[in-house]
Parts: sequence; C-alpha cells; structure tokens
Amino acid sequence: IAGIREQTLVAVKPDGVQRQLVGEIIQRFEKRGFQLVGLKLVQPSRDVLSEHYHDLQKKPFYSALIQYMSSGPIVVMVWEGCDVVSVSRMMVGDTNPAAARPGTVRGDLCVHISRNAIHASDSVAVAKKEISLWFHGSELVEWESCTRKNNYN
Ligand code: DGI
Repeated sequence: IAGIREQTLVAVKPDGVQRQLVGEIIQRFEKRGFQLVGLKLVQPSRDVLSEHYHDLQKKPFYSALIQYMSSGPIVVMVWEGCDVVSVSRMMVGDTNPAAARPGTVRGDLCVHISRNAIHASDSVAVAKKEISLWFHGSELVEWESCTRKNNYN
C-alpha cells in the first residue's frame, strides 16, 4: 500500500464557522477517507495564535491576521490517514482563494486571502508541532475504523 499514515491539523477559521461551513469541510475529509481523531470548537487566544503563526510575525498582514483569527470561535481537528498532510493541502487549495482551483475548499467556498476559511499544516514536522499546540494528548482518540481494511484509508 502506497503512502505513509500521518496526522495533520486542520482548522475551520472564524469566517468558516460564521458562514456555517464546518459540516461541509468535515464532510470533505470524511468522504475522502481520512479518519477523525480530534475535534473541538475553541475561542483561540492571541498567545496560541502568535505561536501558531510564529513564522509570519514580520509580514505586513500579521496583526490583521491575528485580529481576524481571534475574532470568533474556530474548529480545530486532527485528521489521520495515508499522506494526509500533502493531500489535505491539495484539498484546501492555494492560500489565495482567487488562485485556488475549483474543487478545492478555498476554490469552491471563498474569494479573499484574508478570509480563506480553512487551515491545514504544510509539512509533517509542522503538523506535529501544531497538533501539540492545539491539543492535549488525552484529547486525541485512537480508534479502529471498520472501513479501513477495505479502502486503505
Ligand atoms: O498555509 P496557508 O494558510 O495557505 O498560508 P500561509 O501559512 O502562507 O499564511 C497563513 C495565513 O495568513 C493565510 O491562510 C492567510 C494569511 N495570509 C497569507 N498571505 C497573506 C495573508 N493575508 C493577507 N491579507 N495577505 C497576504 O498576502
């Protein structure tokens, strides 16, 4: 079986929650065949957000980004499956929704880079860091999917 089983962090951003896209986004990951192992609705603190977006600190849009990301609840999730990190990035689409292909979350559901609805970790190493930033180990659930043997998810 090709592909390495990985975990990644996916978040529905405040605009996605406000626009009632949580169900649609979860459904895309479920239907693709990934397994949900962590899920919660949180009002993110600026401290956690500044850690999460540490690498963007010097960008001109940084303070607006933190302002927007702390403007309301977000849904954070951990998804598991073969190559889930790179496949999630493909499913999410280009950072700028105007450049995101139809069929991707951003290409189907948003229009502006400052309100792009969803986050997904961009590498396996970053995914590990982001999962431990947003979740306690005890919040992740190991469970056996009854479909797994059949569709290799
Ligand atoms: O991993 P991504 O979310 O696709 O992109 P990223 O890690 O480069 O940037 C994180 C978020 O910062 C992105 O989802 C939206 C915001 N952002 C990135 N570039 C710009 C931006 N926001 C504005 N307003 N302008 C930008 O050029």
